[in-house]
Parts: sequence; C-alpha cells; structure tokens
Amino acid sequence: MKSIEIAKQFKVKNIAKVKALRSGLINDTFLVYTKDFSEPQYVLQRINNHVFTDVARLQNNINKVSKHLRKKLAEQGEQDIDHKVVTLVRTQEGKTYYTDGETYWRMMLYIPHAEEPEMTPELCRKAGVAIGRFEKMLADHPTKLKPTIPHFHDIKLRVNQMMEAMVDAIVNNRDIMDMGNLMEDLFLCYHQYKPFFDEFKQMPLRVCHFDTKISNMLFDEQGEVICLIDLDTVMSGYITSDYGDFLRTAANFTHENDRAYKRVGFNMEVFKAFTDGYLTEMKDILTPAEKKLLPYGVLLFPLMQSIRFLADFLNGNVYYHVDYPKQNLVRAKNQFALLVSVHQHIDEIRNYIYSIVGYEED
Ligand code: GN1
Ligand code: MG
Repeated sequence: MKSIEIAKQFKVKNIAKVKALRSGLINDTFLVYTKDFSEPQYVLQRINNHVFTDVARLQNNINKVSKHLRKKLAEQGEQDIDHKVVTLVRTQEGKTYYTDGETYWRMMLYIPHAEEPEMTPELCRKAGVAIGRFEKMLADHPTKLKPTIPHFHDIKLRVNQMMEAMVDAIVNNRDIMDMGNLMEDLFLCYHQYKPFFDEFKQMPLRVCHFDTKISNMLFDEQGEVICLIDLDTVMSGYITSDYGDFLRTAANFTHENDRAYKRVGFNMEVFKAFTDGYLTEMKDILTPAEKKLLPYGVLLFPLMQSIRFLADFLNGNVYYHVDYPKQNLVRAKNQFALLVSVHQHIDEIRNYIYSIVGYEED
C-alpha cells in the first residue's frame, strides 16, 4: 500500500500529499500535508517491527507517557499542549497504530519547530534541563513501563551478542579483516569497568527516554527546547541511559559516521554544560547509587554503541541502515575512539559530577 493510502487509515481529513523524510536508523518517517496548510500537519511513521516486535506494547507505552506529560504540562499552565508533547492520532477504528498484517504504522501531530540549531555548550545545557524535566515529570508515573526492547541497555547481553556475532561471521566466512583488535580492546575495557556496571542494579528504575540524542529534541526559533520526540524506547530503566547516551552523541567532537577517527574526542565543555543543566533538575531526587554511578554512564554508552555497531557489522548489517558495507565497522571504530577519550577524562568527569551532587567516595 502507498504511504498516502496508509495515511488515510487515520482520522485525518483532506490529505494532499505525503513526503518521505530522511529517516533515523530504525523507522521510516513521512510528513503529511493537508489541503488547507502549507506546513505539514502530521507525521506518519512506519514502525520497524523487526526491532520493535511488540508494536501494541510500544504504542501503549507512548500513549501512557504522553498522557502523563500532558497532565503535567496542563498543571504547569502550559498553552497549546498538542504541540508541546508527542500526540498520537488514532486510526479510523480508534487504534493507536495501523497494520496491514505485514507493516505497522502510526501517526502523530506535527510539531512546528526550527531547524536544529548549532550545537553549543549553551544549547547542551538547555538539553540537559529538558531531559531532567522529562524524567522529573515522569517520576510519579503510576506504573512501571514494560520494555519495548527487553535488556536494551544491558551491557552484559551486548557483549555476549558481539561474541555470538563473531562466531556467526567466521562460520559464514564474512570479510572481517579490517576490524583489527577492536573486539579484544572492547572486551578489555568492559572488564576494567565491569565492577561499576555490576552495581547499576542498585539504582531505582525510572521512566526514561532511552534515545536522548539531540536530533530527538525539537527547538523553537529562540533556541529553546520544545519537547523530546521519538518515544519508541520510553520504558523503565536507569537514568544513566538518558544521561550517557546524550553525551555519547553531543559531546563527540564529530558525528558517529565520521571515518576520520582523529577528529573523534570527548568534549569536556559540552559535558560540563549538559551536566549543569541536567543536575539543576535532577540533583535533589537522585539516590546515592545514582550519584555514584552517573560518571560510569558516560563511559558505558560509547562502549555499548561500539559493541552494538561491531556486532551488526559481524552479523552482515541486519539491524542498522547502512550506506556502504563497512559503515557499521566505521561507526564501531568511531565510538571506540570516543570511549578511549572518555576513559582518559574519567577522573575529571567523576570529580565534576561528585562536586555538584555532593557525593563523597568511601
Ligand atoms: C538507533 O534509529 P535511531 O537513530 O533513533 C538505536 C539507538 C542507537 C542509535 C545509534 C531502537 O536509534 O539505540 O543509539 O541508533 N535505536 C534502537 O545511532 O536500537
Ligand atoms: Mg530512536
């Protein structure tokens, strides 16, 4: 079925056209225009049901979270709430997603926003405030949210998957010559920090976003954050996921697809600004375990992402979209270079966080 025909399955009138947008690594996204306006009015997404195998649960989570956020925004006296939080549009049958039995789709109101502004420390401070607020608004969410991807940020599982992928690559005779010592290096790093990762389960489960990159934030013309989008992975987990994954993307001197690994590095100025913003909101509600482990969240994400990209390369690129066959290997090496840089700064990172949250090591 064509995307315009899919769009008509939702409660929307006067559809004029549907335009494909440059999509993320997982889902495909389209803008829906109606006859009455020149700006798009809706966003249509094809949900990757190989990644999100339980679409009903996924949509149920998004529905619950956006309802809770709407309630909070209303209490804060916010106007035009429809355009400050992800708002699902129902199908003609009143469901939160449409399926033709093979593909899965959802529709949301389009939120007008500015082009992504230039990344500056000030912008990252605002992003920190936004993520902190998001978590704080959801801190009293009445129920635990079931995982949309079970064990999504479980490093032990990711390490095992990488090793299984290695076996798969050898058995299937894939070309893996260019990977050098990457797998051993990742393994050594994992073991060095494992004692801290093992303590993560001492942190409370909170509703988190789980994909806090800057492109999942919408900004207005004044450079203020409107809201967080892409709620696919919203579920209960540890705050280190939101804190660490933002820094993985925003505090890299370059982007994750850059093959010039020399350009990769951890930007301490961005780290400090983001941390200031995030902790302004969260400082008072953090538990001692969260305070202690936050620095290791910074390290965990380049490590885990490098492992995930490498595993996908070894598996023959079955998970992430790639533009060329070795792209996942490039990404894995890029993230490893970032990991090395974070490792070099870890004392400074820890001291900075501990001085703000008032945590003292024993
Ligand atoms: C995927 O598709 P996108 O960009 O929203 C992935 C994230 C990774 C990211 C790496 C469900 O997110 O976990 O950090 O790629 N999402 C899923 O760029 O696996
Ligand atoms: Mg995502």
